[in-house]
Amino acid sequence: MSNLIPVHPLEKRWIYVVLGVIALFLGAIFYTALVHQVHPPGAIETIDSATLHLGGEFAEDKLGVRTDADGHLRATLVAARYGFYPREIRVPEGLPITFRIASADVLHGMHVPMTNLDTMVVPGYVSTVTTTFPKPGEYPMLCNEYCGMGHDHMWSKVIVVSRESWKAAAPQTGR
Ligand SMILES: [Cu+2]
Repeated sequence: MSNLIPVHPLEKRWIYVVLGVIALFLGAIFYTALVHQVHPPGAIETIDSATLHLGGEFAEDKLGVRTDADGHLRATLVAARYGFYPREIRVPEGLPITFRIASADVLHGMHVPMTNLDTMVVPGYVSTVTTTFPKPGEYPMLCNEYCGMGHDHMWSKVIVVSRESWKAAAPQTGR
């Protein structure tokens, strides 16, 4: 009864190979999750895209880079056809900074090449990404989700300055 379907020895060997590959992939997923803290987004934060400019965190005068009470840097941005607002931000090298970005109209993407900043900006939701810029320089911030006729021109500038000039420019309120 135990050998209703005879399995060819070669077939059996490939079953082990497949099981090994699956174990390897599962191992890679657990390794990156437990050791490198690579996780899918954990919290969902919603916002009304039609009114976000009228008050609160995403009001025009609140946008830009600022230092929170606990000393953590935070960049608050709005993506809207066709640009990121503010159009230019100044951030220090080597310090963790949390980006919070929301769309005022349609689906956008925020991508800064050569960094890990790459997120969709879905209307109705706040996207949060924390990163550290390793080197001073000027980086483009591009939209990588087609959002309309002006999509090709939707980009802003991230200026990463050395830590010395960041300290010299204190107090760091606004941009
Ligand atoms: Cu776009």
